[in-house]
Amino acid sequence: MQTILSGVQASGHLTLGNYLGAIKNWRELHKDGRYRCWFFVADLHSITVRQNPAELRERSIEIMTLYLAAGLGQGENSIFFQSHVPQHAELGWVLGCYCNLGELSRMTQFKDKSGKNEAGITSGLFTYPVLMAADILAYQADLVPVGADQKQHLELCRDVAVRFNGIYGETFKIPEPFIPKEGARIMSLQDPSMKMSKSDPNSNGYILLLDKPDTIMKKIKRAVTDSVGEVRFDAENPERAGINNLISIYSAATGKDFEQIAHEFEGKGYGAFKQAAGEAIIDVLAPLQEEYGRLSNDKEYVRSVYTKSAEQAREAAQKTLADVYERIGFIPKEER
Ligand code: ATP
Ligand code: LTN
Repeated sequence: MQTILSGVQASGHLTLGNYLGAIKNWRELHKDGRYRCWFFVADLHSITVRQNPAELRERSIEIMTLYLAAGLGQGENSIFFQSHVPQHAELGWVLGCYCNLGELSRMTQFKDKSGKNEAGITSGLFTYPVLMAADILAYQADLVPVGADQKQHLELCRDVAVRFNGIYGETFKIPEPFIPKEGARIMSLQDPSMKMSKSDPNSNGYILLLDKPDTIMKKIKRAVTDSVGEVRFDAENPERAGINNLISIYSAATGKDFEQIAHEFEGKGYGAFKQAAGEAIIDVLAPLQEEYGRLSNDKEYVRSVYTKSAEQAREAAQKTLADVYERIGFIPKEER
C-alpha cells in the first residue's frame, strides 16, 4: 500500500483554492482505497506569521471539522494536529542540518511572504520548508497532493532526502508531488495575478468553504473580468486572467473541460456564465457545509478522531526518527 500525506496551515478560514487545489484531491485519492493516508492541520507552520491564540484555536478545530466533513475521516485514515506529534519538530531540526541557506533563500513563498512583512521576518518563516520536509519524510510518504504553489517546497524535500540517503544509506522514501490538472492554482477574484489566499485582507478576493450561498454568488458576480465578453479560456492574453480563473474554477467544480465550457456559453456573455459558476460552486460546497453543521455539534467525535490519529502518527513517525538518530550516531535511549 502506498502512503499519502498532506496538510493545510491554520492561518485562516479555508478557501475554495485550498479545496480545489488540495482537499478535493485528498478525498479522491483516499476514496480510491489504495493508499494509507495521513492528513493534518499544520498548526506549527501557521505560527511562522503572528497568530491570535483564540483565533488559532478556533480555526484549527474548524479545519479539522472540515476535513471530517469532506469525508476524510472514513476508513484507515489518520487526521491529526501537527503539534500533537513532536516527531515533526524533532526531525525538522535534524533536516535543517542537511539543508543549505542558499536552497532556502530561493523559495518563492518565503520571498513573497517576507516582502509583505519586512518588519517581522522570523527565522521560522525562512526554515518553514525544512519542517515541511520533516512532515513528509517522517511518514515515508509516496505521494503528496498539493496545489501548484507547493511544488518548489516538495522539490526541496526531495533534495534533502536524497542528500541524507546519500550520506547514511536508504533512510527516506523520495516522495512525488500530486498536483491536479484543474484547480492547482486558483487566483484571487479581485486580483487574478495573485493566488487566492486565506490570508488575503480583501475578503472579496476569496470564497470561503463556509461562505453562505448568497455571499458566494455576490463574490463571483463582483469578480474582475475584462471587456472582451467571450467565455473562452485564453492563456495567451494576460488581460483575460480574470475570466480564465473563473473558467478554471467552473471546470474544477463541474469536471467539464475548457472546450465544453466555451461551447456551453457561446454567445451568452459573462452575466450568464457568472450565474452558472456561482451555482456550481454552491452545489459543490453544499454537502460539505451540511456535514460541517452536523459535525460541529459532535465535538466528542471530532476529538476522538484527532486523539486516536495522533497516537498512530506518533508511532509511525517515531519509527523513522529512531532510524535517523541511529544512522546519525546518537546514543539510543534506555527505555524503562
Ligand atoms: P496562506 O495564505 O496562509 O499562505 P494558503 O491559503 O495559501 O495560506 P496553505 O495552507 O498554504 O493555504 O495551502 C494548503 C493547500 O492548499 C496547499 O496544498 C496549497 O497548495 C493549496 N492551495 C492554497 N491556495 C491555493 C490556490 N489558490 N489554488 C490551488 N491550491 C491552493
Ligand atoms: N506548506 C503547505 C502546508 C504543509 C504541507 C506539509 C503540505 C505543511 N506541511 C506537508 C503537504 C505536506 C502549504 O500549503 N503552505
